[in-house]
Amino acid sequence: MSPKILILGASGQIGSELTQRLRSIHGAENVIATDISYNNIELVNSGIFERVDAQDYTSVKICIEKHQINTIYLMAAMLSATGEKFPRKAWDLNMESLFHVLNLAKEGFIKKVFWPSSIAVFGPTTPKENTPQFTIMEPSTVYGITKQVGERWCEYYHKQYGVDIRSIRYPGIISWKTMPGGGTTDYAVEIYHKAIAEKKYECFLSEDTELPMMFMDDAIKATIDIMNANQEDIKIKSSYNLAAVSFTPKQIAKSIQKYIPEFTITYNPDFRQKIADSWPKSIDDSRAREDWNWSHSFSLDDITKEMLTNLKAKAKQSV
Ligand code: AKB
Repeated sequence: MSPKILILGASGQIGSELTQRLRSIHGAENVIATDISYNNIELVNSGIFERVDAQDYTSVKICIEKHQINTIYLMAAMLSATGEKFPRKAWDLNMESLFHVLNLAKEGFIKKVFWPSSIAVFGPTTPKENTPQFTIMEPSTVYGITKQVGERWCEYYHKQYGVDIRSIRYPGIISWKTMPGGGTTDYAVEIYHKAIAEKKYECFLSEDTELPMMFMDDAIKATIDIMNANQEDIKIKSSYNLAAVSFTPKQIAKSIQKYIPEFTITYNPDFRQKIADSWPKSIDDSRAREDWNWSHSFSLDDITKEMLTNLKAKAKQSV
């Protein structure tokens, strides 16, 4: 099956880079980007872009039929921090979009689905170190609840209706091309921007808050690898644990100081501290490594080097 791909929520942090990568692999004409607005000019100019609200079943279906889509990446979601401000909206967006896609797959309109889960599925009662694939999951954020419920529905739709769905639990994602929006791990992107612009950063998490993180290139690779894997190798139909590095704000600051020695960090924890405290410090992703050969490439210092080099170059271009 040669993929004809639809990306819902293509303008977001992961969606925008995933779209460009998929376009370079499969050809721009085979990757249809959609979102609720046209404000990502690069995406609009680099291939077919349609205005589609992932919560609107009819417009998703029309778009699928129009472009003869067989593969969907559902990247539209409200993340943890914004979700706590708008709990009902987070529930509606995250669950309705998933149901639309699962039902369209069940009805035979789509052959393969990617749906991202998150480390937010875990909660305060989960073992924090090397969190196992199968463990206690009592998420305390609305975002985490939607991801955990979503995982259960994905597995159900696979078992009951044979839907080919693949999913990974993303950690915090770090990228120089796109800004994250509304997550608890966003500090790990903001810090690099501030390091270059102001040589200082006030962190909204405390210095020793350790969280699992990953460079965008590794996250995109994982997403494409799991979608390319043989269906029989995808043994977990809910969502796979995925890991690369784990670090604290203090450790990322130290890594930045290797390149910008005058960089300073201060700490002023806000409501996001409680969210971060409920999440794992590190993740056991051995099942992803065994089942579909996942491996990561970027260490914390590699990430720092990539972030600072590329953000500096970008800043020079815009002068
Ligand atoms: C968030 O912080 O909400 C996200 C996530 C870990 O899923 N980056």
